[in-house]
Amino acid sequence: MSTYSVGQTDRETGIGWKAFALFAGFLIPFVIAIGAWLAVSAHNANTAAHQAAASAKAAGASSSTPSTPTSVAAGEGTLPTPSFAGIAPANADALAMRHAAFPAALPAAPAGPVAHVQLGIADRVVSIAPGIRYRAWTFGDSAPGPVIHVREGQRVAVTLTNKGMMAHSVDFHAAQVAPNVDFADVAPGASKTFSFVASVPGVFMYHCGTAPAFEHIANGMYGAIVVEPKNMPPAQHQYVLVSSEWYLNAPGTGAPATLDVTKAEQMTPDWVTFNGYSAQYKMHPLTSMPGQTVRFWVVDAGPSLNTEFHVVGSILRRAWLNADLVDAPQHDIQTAVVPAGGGGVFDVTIPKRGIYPFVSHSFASVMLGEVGLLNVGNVPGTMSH
Ligand SMILES: [Cu+2]
Repeated sequence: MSTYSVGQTDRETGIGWKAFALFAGFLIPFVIAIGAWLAVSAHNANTAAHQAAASAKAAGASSSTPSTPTSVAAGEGTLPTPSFAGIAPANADALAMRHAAFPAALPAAPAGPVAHVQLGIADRVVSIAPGIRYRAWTFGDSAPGPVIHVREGQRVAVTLTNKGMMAHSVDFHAAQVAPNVDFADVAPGASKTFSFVASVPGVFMYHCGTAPAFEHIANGMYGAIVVEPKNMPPAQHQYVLVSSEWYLNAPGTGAPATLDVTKAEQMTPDWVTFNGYSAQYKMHPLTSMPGQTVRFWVVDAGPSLNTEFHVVGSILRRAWLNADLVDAPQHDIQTAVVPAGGGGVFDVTIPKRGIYPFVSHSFASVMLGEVGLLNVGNVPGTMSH
């Protein structure tokens, strides 16, 4: 964080004016000339400070203390942290290739009337882009946390174990329970169990709800739970994508970055990702064969930005908007909004071999990493978008 206070120039000018008043009592004829000089000095000092701040920001400096003024007053405001969007080491491609992609394939739902879910909470350093590390709070040691797959009507028995440094909790959007009871905080070192019946099908977000939930989500505490209905049409491939934004206080190329709350409040992310890592399915594409139906279960974890889901070169043949699997899907739409805190289920059936990017068509998010590839028919090569 920068530490330059924009208030200091004004305060220095104020001291100057006291000296000026004393001086003027003795030497009236110079009043106007000195006053004008002070005004120009103050203007120049302000200009220098702004220029120093601007050049520090342009240089992408992580510590942007300008060279001119030196005194700092606490609580008088600081410059925003510069953007670290797109920062990549020279060997970024090799790192991206080495990165073990978050498994997007929908896991099998457990058999029987009860799905047991063990969720461990721990502080973990995670990779969010090639060479970029972040000190996250996690479910299941990753961000997003593990994909949970249950069937409509199953009871979901959750055991939450907090191995982190502070209180955490879990809020399942698929559950209809008293949140003050079942979503209550779990102290560090403690554990709790609760259960709910997954009576409504869809793909739902789960997340830490401990205050401020905003920061707990921004730090990586989210995931997806698929509640599969009994009558879903078949699909040959099913993939789960969790969108989220990352707001960094440092580049993350050396020491791991942590959350920049101001950036998060201003919704200016450094990275936006599917399943927690920038563009990971470019190097490790999802796959299908021509004519097969591919189903995307998409959750937008936010904390704040929507995902405008779109598959380049294709049309969403079925789109269960808002993950409403009770009603019939819409058909043949180009782009579907997945709201922060919501979900959507989308089928594509692509007849031709090729490489088909899937994106948030809010294209700033693509520039920040929210893009992947669906390789239909085992086509060699890659594609950027
Ligand atoms: Cu938490």
